[in-house]
Amino acid sequence: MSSPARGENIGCFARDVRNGLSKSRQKELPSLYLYDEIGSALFEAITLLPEYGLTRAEDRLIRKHSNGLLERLPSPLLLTELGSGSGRKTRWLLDALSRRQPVVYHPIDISSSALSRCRHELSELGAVSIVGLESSYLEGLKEAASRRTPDQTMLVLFLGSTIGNFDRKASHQFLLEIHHSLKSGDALLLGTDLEKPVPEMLLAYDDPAGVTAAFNLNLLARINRELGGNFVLGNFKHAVRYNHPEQRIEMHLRSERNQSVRILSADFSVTLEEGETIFTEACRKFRSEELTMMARDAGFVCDAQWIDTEWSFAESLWIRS
Ligand code: AVI
Repeated sequence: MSSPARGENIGCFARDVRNGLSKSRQKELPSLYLYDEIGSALFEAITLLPEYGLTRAEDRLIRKHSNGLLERLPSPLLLTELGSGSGRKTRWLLDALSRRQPVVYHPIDISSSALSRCRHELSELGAVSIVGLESSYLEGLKEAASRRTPDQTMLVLFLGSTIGNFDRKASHQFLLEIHHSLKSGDALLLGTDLEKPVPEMLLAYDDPAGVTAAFNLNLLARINRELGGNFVLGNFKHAVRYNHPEQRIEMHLRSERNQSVRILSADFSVTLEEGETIFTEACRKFRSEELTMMARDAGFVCDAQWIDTEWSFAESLWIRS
């Protein structure tokens, strides 16, 4: 997973931490700060957990439907991915495409180390030219679009249900921005986790091995490391709930006692009561019908949708109108 935060400077981080922890009602920290080097490594571990079925479901879908998906699109295709990820799932698509045409693949990530990992992971795909773009998603997409030749159709990948980590308004805005960067007939492949029984969803974000808890708590450790905070990690517990009206898993860090924490570089102290929480990440779960509406609202048509039979996850192919 990539994050626009990885390359951000300390000033923005300090400002966002101060703003989020100054809220009088629900304190919060932006989820993008979960993904420093340690957080990204912990997220990679999460994707391997038996309780977290998303990544394997998407891998199965892409492996199974790569050829069918490519048959729906005119060639030649220019492949761009928002977030370079580990490259594992994209391999199937690149492999299928490289049997049809010479392939240029633009993974976009703000982190140069994520791009190097992706290049390394896909290095044995000799027929694919990997041209990473070190940039935010939307800037990178504009750059990739400016490099297209007139005959190329763009296929943009936004996988892993990362769209679920945006709030509703931001996700709509983000999809509109993608629409603006594309031409009529271009395509977006969107991976989204679907709603399923609540206990199953909760377990995916509160695994018994405690990997997700470590991922969440690392945010406080990161504030200690980078901003001179004095959070005592043992005074906080990872807490997960399902917000039904918003259709989303919410990750929180619950204060286990009344406490005060100082964050030197933010020139700020925060007081937390026992039981009070800091909201750290929202993971929206979708219904397949609402994805068709979301496509239409952002100026796309949902051309095809594949749903995994083992873990309810949808891969949707949207065509820009
Ligand atoms: C990156 N993102 C799609 C993950 C998700 O499932 O929403 C983040 C995550 N947080 C905890 N576990 C996984």
